[in-house]
Amino acid sequence: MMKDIGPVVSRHGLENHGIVKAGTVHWNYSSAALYEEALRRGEGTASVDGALVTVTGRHTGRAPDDKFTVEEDSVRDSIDWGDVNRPMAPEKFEGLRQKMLDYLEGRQLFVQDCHAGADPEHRLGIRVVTEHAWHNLFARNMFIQPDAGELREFIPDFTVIQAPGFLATPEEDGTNSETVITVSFENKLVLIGGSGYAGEIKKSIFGVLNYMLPPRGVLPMHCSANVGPDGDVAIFFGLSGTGKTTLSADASRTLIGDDEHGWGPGGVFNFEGGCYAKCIKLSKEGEPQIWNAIRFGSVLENLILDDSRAPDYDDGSITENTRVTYPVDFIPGAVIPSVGGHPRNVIFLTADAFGVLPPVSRLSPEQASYYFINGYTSKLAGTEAGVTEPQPNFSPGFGGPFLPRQPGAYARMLADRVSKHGADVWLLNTGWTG
Ligand code: OXD
Ligand code: MN
Repeated sequence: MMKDIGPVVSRHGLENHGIVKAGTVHWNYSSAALYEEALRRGEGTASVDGALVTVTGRHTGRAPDDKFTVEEDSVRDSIDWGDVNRPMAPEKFEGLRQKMLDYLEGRQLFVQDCHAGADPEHRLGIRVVTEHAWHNLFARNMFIQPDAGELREFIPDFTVIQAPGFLATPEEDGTNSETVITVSFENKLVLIGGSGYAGEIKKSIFGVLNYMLPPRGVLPMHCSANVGPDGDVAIFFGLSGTGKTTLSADASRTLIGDDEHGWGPGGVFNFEGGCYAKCIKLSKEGEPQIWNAIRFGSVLENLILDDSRAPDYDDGSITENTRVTYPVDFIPGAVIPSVGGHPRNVIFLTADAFGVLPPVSRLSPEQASYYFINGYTSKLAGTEAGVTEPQPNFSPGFGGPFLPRQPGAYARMLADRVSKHGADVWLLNTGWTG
């Protein structure tokens, strides 16, 4: 029998998503309660500093080949179909949804209602329904918490149902494997099955924002952002592993966010309420802010602990893509709410593993568009399945895997904003130079 418990249960219940036969549904649990549940259910262990330590299972990075967008009439003409945006027939989606609902029958579920977007004018209400407590804690860390008063009346604009234990059947479902991440804009629903990599939750919503915000006058960006003592905002575009998180966590500037932002009429704002930092080779001296954020409330993925329960950050035996998630306010002085003015500096980070690009170049407007569309970097090991050594990679907008629309649409918006607000654009090589 379905039973709703938790500090605040939304009036807009799970039956609105077709979930009518789950077991106990845990609504909007606090970090402490999710932590306790995760430990009790054997989903993880506690580190010496009180972080929750989890393993993501077979998938330790995103699975781009398993990502689909439902080919619905209302979106067909505005999606850039191909290897990034693989079409799924609406009937296949419907079939998967039914199977997912059957899978959830009788199971305990965790629901977190949150916002994506720190700017109230442009935010989206996101409901994340997960099979495990720890993924719910991830969602709570990564998105923005509504006020307690808003939760009761919360109606999501978009919902993610994430069940790593649910496996697709490729022959029936038209998927590439048992793993599936599929978004339906008409149903306002993301289904994630077969992967416990928590990053799929945040990135599926990033993809949704990348689709929905441009027509509303907001440029979605795969970038970090921080602000200097005199209020100058800098944004750092870059693919995973190029230094976004590290460079934005700069003790002489305050952090706005580490990975996903919008640039709207009023300036930049974080889509997220948390950070998802890489941990491989993390050191206290190198990245003190991130180091200190690894404590109770944070979630470590795929780290190995020593006998004293201290994480071994040099151990990449599960994956090179070891991660930690924590709320942005774990970084001292982070800007809350995470909004800033128009950027004065726009920095493209490129980790050139081949030593071709100079350390730093100032770009003309034409060069800026060229490098933005090209999005050159080297893909480093770990974040995507199957990448074990550096590969040259061209990723439009420094975030190709997350762009549902044609890259030119984003590039034009960037060029307009850069020229309107007189920002300087730089190309910074964070890889090898020589
Ligand atoms: C990420 C990514 O994990 O960009 O943030 O892949
Ligand atoms: Mn990212």
